[in-house]
Amino acid sequence: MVFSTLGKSLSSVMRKLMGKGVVDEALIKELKNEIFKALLEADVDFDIAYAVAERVEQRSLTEPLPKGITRRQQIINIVYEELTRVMGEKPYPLNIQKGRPNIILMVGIQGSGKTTTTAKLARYLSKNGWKVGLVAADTWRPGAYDQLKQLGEKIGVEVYGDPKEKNAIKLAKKGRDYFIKQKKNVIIIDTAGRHKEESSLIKEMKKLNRELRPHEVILVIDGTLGQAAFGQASAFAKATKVGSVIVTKLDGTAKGGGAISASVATGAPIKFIGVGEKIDDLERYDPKRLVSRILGLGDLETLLEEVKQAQIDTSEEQAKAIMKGKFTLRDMMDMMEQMNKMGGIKKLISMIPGMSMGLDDSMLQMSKESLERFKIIMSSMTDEELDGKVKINRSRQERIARGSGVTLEDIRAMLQQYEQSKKMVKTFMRQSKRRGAGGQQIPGIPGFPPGAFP
Ligand SMILES: Nc1nc2c(ncn2[C@@H]2O[C@H](COP(=O)(O)OP(=O)(O)O)[C@@H](O)[C@H]2O)c(=O)[nH]1
Ligand SMILES: [Mg+2]
Repeated sequence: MVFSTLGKSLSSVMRKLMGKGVVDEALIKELKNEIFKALLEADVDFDIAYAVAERVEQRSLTEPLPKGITRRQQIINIVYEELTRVMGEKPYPLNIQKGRPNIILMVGIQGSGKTTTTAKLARYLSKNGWKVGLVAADTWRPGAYDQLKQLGEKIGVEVYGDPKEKNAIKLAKKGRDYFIKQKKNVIIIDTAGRHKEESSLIKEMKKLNRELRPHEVILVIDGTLGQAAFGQASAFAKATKVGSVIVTKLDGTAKGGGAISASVATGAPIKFIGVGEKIDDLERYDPKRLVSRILGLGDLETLLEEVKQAQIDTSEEQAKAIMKGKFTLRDMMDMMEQMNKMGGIKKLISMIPGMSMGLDDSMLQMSKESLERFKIIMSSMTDEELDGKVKINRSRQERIARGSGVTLEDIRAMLQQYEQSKKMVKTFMRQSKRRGAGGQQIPGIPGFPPGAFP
């Protein structure tokens, strides 16, 4: 897996933080050292690694504890924030717009993965509805045209090229004009990268830039370079305002953290990462997501996806009824069962970044037990009661208690739980209706009091 080395050492740091009884100065010191070590192992620059470790320590020792969270949660969050900072803070979109032919120029040293990435990007964009044309403007390497042409055929994207034309700029311009006439929205120009060092690469990039006026120039950097990526990325960042970076080959290297943090340090935004040789092995670069994955804090997107999947399981009538504000005890039961089906509440919670460690086991235990108890109680209830057609008054409560062998208190706890779930569901439904299907919201999870999820 990508960043597995960094992930392994950092998640063991996190486990250490979770496991110990007290969070004291000694533990924070240890945490600092472990973070420093893990970053160095990922080939992050010494000064950067040191600064991150220092900041984690300083902040952990001096920041006041915000209300409602534990010291542990606070420190996890500090680690998360500091790592996200060196990894680039936020995702950046490509500079492409509807209503114009967008020109993207790919540059980079030979072997960095330009041609592969050009095809991957074409695939990614055409999947997202853009009409893409590729220009094979590498006039240097024999077979460069065929390489791109084959890739283009695989993904159904047209490639313009001319193996006889030796002037790269002329060729690139012809290709660009050809695709503009074809009304393509995105034209990606793959160039030669015969240079072994930055200065000549930058010189050629400037020339191409002047002649072709691209909307975006993408520097393709080989991730196996680790922190040595800094030289290329910084020369590039200085030379162009419209530049961004794609770091490739992160699947096969332990130095990915170094390559990423080095690029980020130059101020050039990383937009995608290459994570394999196959055409689909390109990911939007999202530092927050990456860092939660590295830290073993789980993946919020995955969680939302699972929640969505589970919601599809709900029958249509049921969903409609709930939309109208009708949420019965049976619905609550269904929902709790769904949560269990998704792999247990514990797994679900472990996918919420920063959440897994904060909740203690007794809480999880309690909710599982209450699910069992609710089932027993409901088995002694009539259909009318389960469908919410009658109010469950005191005499009914007493009858149910006798029938199921639980106390009146248990029944009231369940009813209270039901009222809370109903409120949460209503709020959630209102929000997701407003946001449209697939709205990014986590529904209240029955079994937890409101406020259990900060
Ligand atoms: N494992 C892995 N290999 C990659 C990745 N991107 C490119 N490559 C490989 O790197 C080599 C050089 O790629 P190429 O696109 O020809 O580089 P170019 O000279 O810059 O155009 C090829 O063997 C690719 O399969 C990646 O993300 N992961
Ligand atoms: Mg190439």
